[in-house]
Amino acid sequence: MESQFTHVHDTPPPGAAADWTISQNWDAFTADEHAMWDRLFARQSDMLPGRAADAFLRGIDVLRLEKPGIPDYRELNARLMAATGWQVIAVPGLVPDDVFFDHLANRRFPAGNFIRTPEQLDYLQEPDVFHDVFGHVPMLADPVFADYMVAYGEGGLRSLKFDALKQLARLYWYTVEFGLIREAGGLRIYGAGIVSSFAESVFALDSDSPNRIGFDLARVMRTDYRIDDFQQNYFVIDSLDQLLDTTVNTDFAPLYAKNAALPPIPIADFLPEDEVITRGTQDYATAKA
Ligand code: HBI
Ligand code: FE
Repeated sequence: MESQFTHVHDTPPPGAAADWTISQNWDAFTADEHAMWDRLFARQSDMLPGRAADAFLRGIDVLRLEKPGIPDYRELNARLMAATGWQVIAVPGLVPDDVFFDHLANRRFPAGNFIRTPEQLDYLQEPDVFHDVFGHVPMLADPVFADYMVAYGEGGLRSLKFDALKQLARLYWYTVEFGLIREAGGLRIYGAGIVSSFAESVFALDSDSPNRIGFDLARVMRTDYRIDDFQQNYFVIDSLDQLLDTTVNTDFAPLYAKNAALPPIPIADFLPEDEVITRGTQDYATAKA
């Protein structure tokens, strides 16, 4: 299976360890780089109450992410370790799939050790420290989500043997990156790709354009996705326990085989058995096409 990214090399660059980790070298971040973090942080944290999942907002508090500047992993990891045994490690950028999964299986989240430039404020292709730390790490302070990510990493390592990476990558995409959750107050966002994006944090909840569909593991693993714009589909879980339980209680080997015999589901299609929460107009995607 090829990666969705074309520029992942098989060997770590000079200065990186065999597992691709590098030193965060926190002292080397410039005042401008810290200011970029602060600008992004302020913009998201103003908007996220009432939009982000409870677990995400709790994570921001527990980890004291409101402290100005790019977080120093020496401090952040002390809090994260105490909460769930996870830690953040610095990597140069995207790492090979097997390396990525091995880190997750061992409660290490790899974070790109650079921050976007002002020209990249709203969109960049590679995950930077704001996406990786602000987007992903608060959820890793939640014990249930923390276990889900471990299960995902272990499943990822196994998926490579089944040639099923593409199916498992769709699960990551539609949960860890772009997941929605139903809470007492209504739909909330928990996916890192949404919570770290100013525009998609609004679009994912407020727009009439995308479909919002009840989460179904087998269905999600067959559903194509786009990497270049707002999602056309969001999948909604009822709880983090649901996500963890279905993942650990499913035997993936037969599911991979069954799914592999079926065609992928085109991005905006519905199936008769879908639990439709929003039947999107797809106006946003259609206008762009
Ligand atoms: N590397 N740094 C980094 N971050 C990722 O999210 C990532 C990666 N390598 C591979 C990868 N993701 C994919 O395997 C998963 O998204 C499925
Ligand atoms: Fe991400």
